Amino acid sequence: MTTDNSLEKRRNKLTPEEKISWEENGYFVRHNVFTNEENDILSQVADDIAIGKLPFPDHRIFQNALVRDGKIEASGIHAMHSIHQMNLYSPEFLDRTRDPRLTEPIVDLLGPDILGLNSLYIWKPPKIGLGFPWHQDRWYTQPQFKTKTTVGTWTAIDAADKENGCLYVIPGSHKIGILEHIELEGSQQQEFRQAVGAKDEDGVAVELPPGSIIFFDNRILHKSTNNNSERFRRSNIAHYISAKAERIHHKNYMRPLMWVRGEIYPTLSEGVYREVLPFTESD
Ligand SMILES: O=C(O)CCC(=O)C(=O)O
Repeated sequence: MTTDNSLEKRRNKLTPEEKISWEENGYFVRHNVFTNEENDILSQVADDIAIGKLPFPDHRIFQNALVRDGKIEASGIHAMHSIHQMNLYSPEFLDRTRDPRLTEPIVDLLGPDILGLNSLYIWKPPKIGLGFPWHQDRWYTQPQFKTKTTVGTWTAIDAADKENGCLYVIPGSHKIGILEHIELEGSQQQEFRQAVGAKDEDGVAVELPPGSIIFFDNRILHKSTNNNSERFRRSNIAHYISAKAERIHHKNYMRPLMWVRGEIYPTLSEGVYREVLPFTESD
């Protein structure tokens, strides 16, 4: 896998239109990047973890909240919500996180030295898959890393549309600062807090065919809706941070990082992994 940073060797660098959209809207979309066969490799790993065929640390695996709370019955992958930190334990997900089709455009956004933050896989099962409230991912990383922003990539495994709970973004909201986020009550995944003041009418649906990606500034307000369809709405999300960011020590949790490309610097060398971990290790 190449991580050559010289401009002429980066085939996937940002186009001028993408750069404008990034600056004005805080995101851009690329279509037909990964094939179904490539995505099937990830889905197989995730499904094998879900049914216990592949080992993975339990505390990173999340069931659908309705199943978890005993409100409905479902089993296997139909009972799943998400798995976090896939690239820490799965070579297939780590390869994807380092894939130049994801990382080369990010060189133009974060510079050549890049580390991977969280990477997650979401199932959003038919009829019961729950949406995510309006939030800014940067709200979560701000207390832990000093840096302007981080970058998220959201790859559709299945077609994502309004019926099965696609992503919504508020264009330009990366410029408004980080809003207060409050805890939600009721039957939510309780995975994300809700940003105070975000309005549904400002949201734009990001409907994507399988294999397409939205690259987004982690300060952008985004949400997704419930899956009201008979179809799954699966996605793979990988987040990136400049290796030149500074770690701020946080009282509870030191977010693990994965080397992706370029150099590692002393400001952010602690807790950086280069290879996948044995599954028994909990960080
Ligand atoms: O995939 C979704 O439905 C939402 C994911 C999301 O908001 C996130 O990972 O920050």
